[in-house]
Amino acid sequence: MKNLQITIWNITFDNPIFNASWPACTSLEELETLWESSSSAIMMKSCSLESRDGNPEPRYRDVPLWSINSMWLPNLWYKKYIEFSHILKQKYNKPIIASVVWFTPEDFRIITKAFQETSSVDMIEVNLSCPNVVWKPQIAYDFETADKIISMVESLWDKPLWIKLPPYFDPSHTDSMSEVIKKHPQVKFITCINSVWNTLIIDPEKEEPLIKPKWWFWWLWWDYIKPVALANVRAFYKNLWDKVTIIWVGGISTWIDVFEFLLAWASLVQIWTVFVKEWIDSFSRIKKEFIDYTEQKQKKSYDEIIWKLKEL
Ligand code: RRO
Repeated sequence: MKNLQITIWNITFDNPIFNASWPACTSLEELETLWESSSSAIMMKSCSLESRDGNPEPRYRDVPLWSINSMWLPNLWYKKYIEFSHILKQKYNKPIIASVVWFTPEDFRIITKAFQETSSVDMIEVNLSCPNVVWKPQIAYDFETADKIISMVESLWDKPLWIKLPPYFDPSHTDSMSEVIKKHPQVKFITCINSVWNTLIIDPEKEEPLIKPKWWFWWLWWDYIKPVALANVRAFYKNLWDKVTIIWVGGISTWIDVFEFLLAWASLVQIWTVFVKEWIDSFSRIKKEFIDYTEQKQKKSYDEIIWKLKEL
């Protein structure tokens, strides 16, 4: 397969691989670098009503198989990303996606309205899987609140809606979230999964944690979360196959990961830790590997891969 272009809900991606919100999508310079890379879209850092420095350092580390962060939403504030969206749109021809977070429901209202009325973004990803109010569950673990927030955002946003979900560890929870999504026809994309949080990695030499968390914000990524991500993609496929497009993030290092996730039903993938480690070369490497593999397997189109996981 030489042509990896994929069009979903009228948005064309040159290939299925692009960056997850953070790492390295906070400043204009970083966003412009993403344009120069093989990333098929420019995803911006999750933004909030006010600028944030995030947690103190050290707040990110990677070791073989794991990466852990407690960034806690460093970003320049939503108006900067609206400004960036105009600059990027004028110069570049790639889908531009904003990511939005909240501390109160009112934040979502103000930010969504501003993106709708004054930005040049193609989509907004509503991050329902980020810790917001300390000691309260993230929104996507509170189905009633998730329902209300999605309704509010829907009333302010006139394009397909995109929500970012956390991992679920019980089938009843994927079922409950699927029921919420079914109530909202405008939800067309889900990112699945955000990091596995409430985790801890210890440095045995130093006898201390690897990073400095604030409250309980230890967020785990990479190889070890892949099976969780894969199972979540599959669970949502079973419930929502005719309704939404899944964007998978979590545990991607090679073309094998991309191939497996397309089989399980994802249509697009976002990369995170591998992007931190290899920088923009990660996009071109994985893309090339994917082309080589599909050629070798004589796959001619996505129709021969996506959804094609066989049943045992
Ligand atoms: O900024 C962060 O700490 C962060 C966010 Br908003 C997110 O969605 N996922 C993550 O691992 N870290």
